[in-house]
Amino acid sequence: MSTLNKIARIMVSDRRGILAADESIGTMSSRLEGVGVEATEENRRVYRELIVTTPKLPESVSGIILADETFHQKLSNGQTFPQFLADRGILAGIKVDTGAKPLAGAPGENVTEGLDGLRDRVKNYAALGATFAKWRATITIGDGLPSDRAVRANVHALARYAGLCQEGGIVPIVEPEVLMDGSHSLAKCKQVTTSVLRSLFDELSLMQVQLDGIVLKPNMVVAGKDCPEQPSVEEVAKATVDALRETVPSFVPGIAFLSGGQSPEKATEHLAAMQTLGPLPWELTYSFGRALVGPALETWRGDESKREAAQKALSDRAVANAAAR
Ligand code: 5MM
Repeated sequence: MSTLNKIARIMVSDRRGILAADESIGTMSSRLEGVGVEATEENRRVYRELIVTTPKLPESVSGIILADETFHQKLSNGQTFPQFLADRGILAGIKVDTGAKPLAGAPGENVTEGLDGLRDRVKNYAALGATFAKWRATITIGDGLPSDRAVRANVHALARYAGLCQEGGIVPIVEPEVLMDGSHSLAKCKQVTTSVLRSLFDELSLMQVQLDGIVLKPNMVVAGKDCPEQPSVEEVAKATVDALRETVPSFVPGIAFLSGGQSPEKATEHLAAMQTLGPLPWELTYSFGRALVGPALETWRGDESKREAAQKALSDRAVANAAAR
């Protein structure tokens, strides 16, 4: 078994999942401001310290994705975040993309950037304790969208990123997110998700990416959030598993879903329902951001007397998702 395969398996096995705490400075700042906390570097650090020191987290979380700022910050005990996570038995991951930017010639669509200098950045992050990385591409459904050029530009970048991570000895989380924004149907989301995943795996093969050394982080197949006809939990689970069966090779060790704006409870219910549709060739787990930490942030609101209650809110979500597995 290769080292990459071994790490990828640890990330998705033993009923554990991956916590996405890698909000960029802009996103994290607006989330803090949303709960009345001033968006300073120190407050972002304090909030992230609350997250990673949550009791019992290693029982349900195998890895935490960090943003560059957090990766270089220290906890109150003087350890860096990657050092602290390693001591807790949690793998440290790093978001290496530099964000989704408008794609030339494709109005309303983005391409994720960050390939320049990535080889050296991967080397530095690995030396500082990162064992895996993440890159998120976003695909928009709309009138005539997504365009072929946006899909191709995004899967090309994802495949080059994945190759550079593997060359540097770290596991790439490959995240093509078909966004929930819009009023499209479940069937439309399934059609787009299937076609994006098909293009993605073609490109990963072309770039010689070792498929047993990645973790795929897709969206669940859901209807657009403004669609008047919302599918049942069973319909979402079936559409998602069908789309994955059609496109994801069995060499891939695990699939860790993003939550994408679903409520924490719905995301967990969908994950649980999918487990009943086996046997499946890959592990199905979670790599939620908002659906894991949302309730904790709402509880904390910058009030240190609520720290324990906030950690309990995170722990409850993590335990529920582990149980859903
Ligand atoms: C945690 O948010 C991640 C980074 O977002 P920005 O770079 O836009 O600030 C995001 O990539 C996240 O990892 C995934 O979307 C999964 O999070 P959700 O909340 O969708 O489960």
